[in-house]
Amino acid sequence: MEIEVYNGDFMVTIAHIADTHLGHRPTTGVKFEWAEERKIRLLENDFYEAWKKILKEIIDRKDEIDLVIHAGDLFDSPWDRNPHPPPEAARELVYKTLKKFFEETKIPMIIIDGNHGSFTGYKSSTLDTLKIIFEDYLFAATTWDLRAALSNQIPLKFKVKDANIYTFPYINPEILYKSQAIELFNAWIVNVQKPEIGAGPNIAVAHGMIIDNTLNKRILELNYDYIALGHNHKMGKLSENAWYAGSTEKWRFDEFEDEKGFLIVQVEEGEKPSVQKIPIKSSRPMLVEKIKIDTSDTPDTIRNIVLSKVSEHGLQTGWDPRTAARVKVVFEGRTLMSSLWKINSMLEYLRKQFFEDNKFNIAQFIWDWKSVEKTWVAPAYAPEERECLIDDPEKDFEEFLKSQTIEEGYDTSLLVKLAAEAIKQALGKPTEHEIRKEIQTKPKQPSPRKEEKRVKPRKRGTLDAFFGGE
Ligand SMILES: [Mn+2]
Repeated sequence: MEIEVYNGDFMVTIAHIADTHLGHRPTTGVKFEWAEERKIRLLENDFYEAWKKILKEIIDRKDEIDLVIHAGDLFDSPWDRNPHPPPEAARELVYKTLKKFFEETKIPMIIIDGNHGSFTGYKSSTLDTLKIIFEDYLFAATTWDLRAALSNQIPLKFKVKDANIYTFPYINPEILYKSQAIELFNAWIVNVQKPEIGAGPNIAVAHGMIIDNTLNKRILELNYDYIALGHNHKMGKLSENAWYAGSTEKWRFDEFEDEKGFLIVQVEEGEKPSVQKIPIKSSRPMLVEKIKIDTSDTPDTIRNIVLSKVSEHGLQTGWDPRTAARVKVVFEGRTLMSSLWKINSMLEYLRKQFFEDNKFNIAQFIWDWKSVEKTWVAPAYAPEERECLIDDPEKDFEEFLKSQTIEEGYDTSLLVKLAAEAIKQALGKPTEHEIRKEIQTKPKQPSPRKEEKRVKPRKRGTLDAFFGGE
């Protein structure tokens, strides 16, 4: 790379993208459709389309952009308890598109691990292969690079086009606490990753949020000129110099009103960054409809409300895979427990109809009962009634046996005794109603096992285990 003498007023323009979640395949209540036969599912393809659109936008502006920063979650899997690598189609797309992108633009890209895309059980990240393939243009910092930087107390930064890029790949905060590495991590941020003043624009890249304790506040308190954030799928400003680019496609239904795209940011040392939002439009609507119901509503009345909402949104105009909507119905109000299963089976049946009848333009249909108050009505009959059905077990069973054809060799009197005993035991048990009363009146005894557990010290990890990997 050419060496330039820094004169103190360089400005870099970055394209800040995040949370592309390539390979995400929504499955709940989704119509089985291919975008590419036997390779890419319909909704999975939306994330690939968004990625292609963003790269195209950057290629179109290649003369004004110095650097691309991806703030984590390039691929959707693996994550947490999902150990599967990304779909082959996602990896193929990334290799193909980045190859073309770097050839055409020669713009370098910095990328960090998010909570998606790194194998938690193995010492590897999906970014490892990308580093090897695109070693001249792609600079990646993985969660494993972070562990190495922490243990050696060395910075995890890149110098690209006069800008100093300090990277903070995602690390599960629980791991930091359990391994007692949190103090070390805090000290590393403040001492080793602190921006160098007078050496060009200082940019930090991190993947996390305050709300789930995945973003360390110290990063925000250091004097970076810009902090490129990922993890929050909603595009927007966290503070004057810290922004979330947001996800590039709607990943969950709580994002249904979000504007999706990426940011173009001009960063100059000691100046407030200038941030421009670049929206990326999707042709697939995501709809969330709230429907208020009452205990008097039946599967039929609810079905009619859902159908009227569907036609209000023009979703009865014929199947079009490009514009077929993702629909979620959120029920509110009250319902009877006894009606719930009937309404649920009606909705299951309605979904089947949506997916089989090509007049509906619906690719996903789900519903949510979480905010509905469910009331339970006690049965009208007395629970004791069943006790009166048998007067004399022995006599009754003997009568019953007489009506049956009994194979030779069975001792009928023994059978009668056994059956009578079983019936007595079954009827002699207290009714459910009585058991419930019992529980309410008995004072609660602390469980000795629980007490024992409470005094036992919690097992904690060690720093050695942390650096040795888990
Ligand atoms: Mn994330």
